[in-house]
Amino acid sequence: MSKRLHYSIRMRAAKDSVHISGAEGIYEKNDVLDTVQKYTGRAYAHDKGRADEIHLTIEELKETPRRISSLPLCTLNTRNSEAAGKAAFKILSSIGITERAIDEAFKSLTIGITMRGAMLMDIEGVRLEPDLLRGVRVTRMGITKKADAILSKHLAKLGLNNDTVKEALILASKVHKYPMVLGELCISDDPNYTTGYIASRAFGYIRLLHIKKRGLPYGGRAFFITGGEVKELIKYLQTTPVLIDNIKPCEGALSLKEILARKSHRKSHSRK
Ligand code: WAQ
Ligand code: MG
Repeated sequence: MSKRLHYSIRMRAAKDSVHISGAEGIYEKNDVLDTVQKYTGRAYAHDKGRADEIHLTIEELKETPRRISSLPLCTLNTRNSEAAGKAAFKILSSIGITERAIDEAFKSLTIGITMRGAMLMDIEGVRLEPDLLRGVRVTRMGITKKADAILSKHLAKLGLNNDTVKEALILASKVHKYPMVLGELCISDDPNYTTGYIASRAFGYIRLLHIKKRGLPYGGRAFFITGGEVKELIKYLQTTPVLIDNIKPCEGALSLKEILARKSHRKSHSRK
């Protein structure tokens, strides 16, 4: 069987030397040119202004991308940041992450410094990433055209068919495929984007409305990890190509109770 080549295409754009836009995906050869055009258009049409510097990387992948399913998606029906924070604590502590670690993550994500990558935190809250200022960047993930069309359809029904949600779901789906990762807390760095998420294999991708106060220009990601080789984990996050080719259910708003009631089922399911 002849194996088709895949390409990782990555874009980052800046205006006046400040980062304004980024995108990435994994594509087949026939789609490389269209993608370059799409990404360039995106950099020129960004809310934050027209980019004056665009970096594009087109990398032929030496490894066949690993195919995975997306995490199931839902939204927690909390009304304010206090309730969202409390619910995040309940969910994350139910999968074995200590309150100290969750506290530490919230603190680090709201202190006002934005890292380029994610923090790696053990379940006690000890930071494990080698570069504490930069964090670890997850790259080389994408979605097949077919799966993307299905995901768009699911998300459109929820009024959520946009790049922000899609990209976050694709990133989290790659991250949580790795058994050492237990959970994740994410808060956007966009001052107007107040929705964040927590993700885990046990519960999937749970959107957290109002997790951040409007106007704050910082955010970040924390991956909670358990015992294992951190070097191998970082290698996976940064370099292993992963392609989503199957979409799990995407649901609307659920209560904390409804979400907590689902854990055991999903957990036993994902252990296979
Ligand atoms: N790898 C690791 N960390 C990253 C990456 C990456 N590829 N990209 C961003 N980060 C970190 C970095 O610290 C950013 O400041 C922070 O995450 C937030 O990134 O369902 O938009 O791109 O409605 O601002 C989540 C909710 C949106 C989506 C997340 O993140 C929804 C978002 P942003
Ligand atoms: Mg952002």
